[in-house]
Parts: sequence; C-alpha cells; structure tokens
Amino acid sequence: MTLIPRLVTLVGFALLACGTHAAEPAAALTLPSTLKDAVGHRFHIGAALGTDLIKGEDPRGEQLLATHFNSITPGNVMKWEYIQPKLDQFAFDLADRFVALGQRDRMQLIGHTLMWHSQTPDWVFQNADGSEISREELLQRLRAHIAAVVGRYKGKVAGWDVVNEAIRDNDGTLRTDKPWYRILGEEAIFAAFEAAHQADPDAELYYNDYSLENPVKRAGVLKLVQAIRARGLRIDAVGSQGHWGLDWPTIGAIEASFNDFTNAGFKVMITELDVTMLPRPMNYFGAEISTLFESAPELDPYRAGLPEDKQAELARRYAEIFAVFAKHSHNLTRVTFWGTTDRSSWLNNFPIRGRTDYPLLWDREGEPKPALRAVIEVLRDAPAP
Ligand code: 9MR
Repeated sequence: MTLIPRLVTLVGFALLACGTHAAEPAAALTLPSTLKDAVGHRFHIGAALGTDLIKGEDPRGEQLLATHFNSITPGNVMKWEYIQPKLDQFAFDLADRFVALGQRDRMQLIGHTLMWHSQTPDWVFQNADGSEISREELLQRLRAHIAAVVGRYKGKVAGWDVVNEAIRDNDGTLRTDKPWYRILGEEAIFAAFEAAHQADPDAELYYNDYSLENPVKRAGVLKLVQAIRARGLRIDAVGSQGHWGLDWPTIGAIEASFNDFTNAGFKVMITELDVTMLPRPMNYFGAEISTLFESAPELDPYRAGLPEDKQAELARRYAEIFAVFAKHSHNLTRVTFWGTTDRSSWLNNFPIRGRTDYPLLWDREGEPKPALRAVIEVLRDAPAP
C-alpha cells in the first residue's frame, strides 16, 4: 500500500472509530472508512432527509450524507400535502432544495411519494361544497398532480415511489376504506403509474410498502404488482420499507420476501430501513402512521441512554441484516435508511409520541455507533457480488 491511501484509510478509520473504540486491532486498518465504500457497487446506499436538513439546519446530517451515502429520498417534502397544499397551488420550494442538494453532491435522487392515503389533503377528494368528487374528476386531479411533479424533476429524479402502502396488513386486499381506492379502486394505481411514465419516460417507477415479510400482505402486494405489469405499465422494482426490530422479522422471512419478488421477475429495494430498540405495545409491528398508543415508563426504557449490551445487540442485528443484503445484492438495487442520526428518526414518535429510540447507525450527536462498524465489517467480509 502506498503512503497516501494508507493515510487516508487511517484517517478514515479514526473518524469512524471516534468515540466508540479505544484500542483497535491491526486488522481494523483495512476497514473501509465509509459506508458507501464498504457497499461498493453492490447497490445504492441511501438515507431519507428530514425537512431541517433540506433547509440547511442539520449540518452534521448533511456531512454524514455526503460522506457515507450516494442516494437520497425526501422524508416528507415531496408528499402531496407539501407540494400541492391547495388545488392547483404548487409549493415546490423545499422539493427544489432537496433536488439541488442532491445534485450538488451527485446523489441518486428518489422521489417519495406520488399517491398515498396519508399526508394527502382532504380537498383532493372533495368538491368546493365539501361533497365527494366524481371518479373522473379525481382521476383528472391525480394525473395533473403527477404530471406537474414528475414533469418538474424530469431527468433529475432517478426513480419514483409512485404508489405507497395501498395494501392492507391483515388480508392483503386493497385499502378500499381510503378515498383513493374507495372511489377509483385499482384504477387509481394504474393511472398513477401511467401518468408518471408519461411525465418522465426515463424515470424508474416503484411500488412501496411495509411488512412484506408477512406472507399474507406480501401475496396481496405481489398480485398487485403483477397486475400493474400485466397492464403493460412500467414498474421497475418493489420497495420493501424495512421498518424492523431486533428479533422481527426473522432473517428467513426477509429472504422469503426477496425470493418471492425476484422469482416473479421484480427487483427489490429496501427503502426505509431502521431497527427499533423499543418495545411495541400490543405486538403492533406495522408502520401504519395513524396507529398511536399511550406511553408508559416501561415502554420508554432508554431515556438516559442505550446500555452497552443493547448497542451490541443492535450491531449484531444490523450485521445479520447486511449479510443477507450482500447475499441478495444481484437482485437488490438500493438500501435506504429512514434518517441519518437517531435524533432524526420518526420512531421517536411512533407508535408512541415522545420516546427515545436508537434505530440508526449514528447517535443523537451524530457519532458512529458500534452498528456502523458492524455493517462495514460484514460488507468487507462478504463475497464480492
Ligand atoms: O418520516 C415521515 C414522518 O416525518 C412523517 O411524520 C410521517 C407521516 O406520515 O411519514 C414518515 O414517513 C413514512 C413514509 O413516508 C412512508 N412509510 C412510513 C414512513 C414512516 O411513517
């Protein structure tokens, strides 16, 4: 090794180890210094951006992004309520800033999300007098929204989460209790994919959902994406969100999900990865944002900090997860974390508000956790794709 790369490795390693390890064995000198170096060409490695980061108010998060990631997703600012808060009144400012930030750092840009039952204003489904709009009018609003949003970022956003979370957790059927599907049925989904493709024929298009390790939900999603494809519509991959815990889902269930989609000819992406360290009340393991519970001290056990044995458990869990990602990297095109530091995670407020969770690879101060090192080690040691 010549002197310069060796120094780079040493400096990088020192940065990575900062605050977590005192003395290091000699073998650690060859550890890649960043997450994206460790991932290499296996898949894109991304993070979701909070609105504060997009506004320039999270310098540590911004620095972590530029160093460790090559793909970004907006956590909120491209959702309907942000981008078209009132009929025909578009507010692109924050989405434009997200795109400019990504272009500056030469990131792959992911758009999230064009059609969802959540964070969509009520007016979308109503006439001026508050009555429900007709099927034709709703289709027209959907198409106009997608044409405006995808059209604005044509050639810039590489791929879109066109439809988010359309399938029920318990029986794998369409969420016909939500206005999109009550009024339009499956046509809503076909129209969304069609409009997105028309607005940017080069953009990749995805269906995105959580709990795909649950076989019943997965079967419903598989049926849906096959129906999209059977219509002759473009669909490039299925996004599996990956809102997981320490012992759920099992690695077997994660692999079963990969296998079912890839055997049916779909690429897979992990689009919203995090691992909650907190107990889930009433065994609720989903990510349905409207589900909230009351807090209690035993449900928020690590307010003062995460004990070392728990840090180690998280590191082990991330290591086993990334070992599976490495194994399936020929069918896995991207892995995106839902946030950068623990402070930025939605899990501090879900499914109970105001808790202290530790689901990501950097702590609240933006220092690397043992889990980061564990992920980098497992990627270094995994066979090349
Ligand atoms: O991270 C997002 C959080 O800031 C919002 O409050 C929440 C509101 O719906 O949405 C979060 O992101 C969700 C994503 O868009 C879709 N899958 C579940 C994510 C976590 O709720």
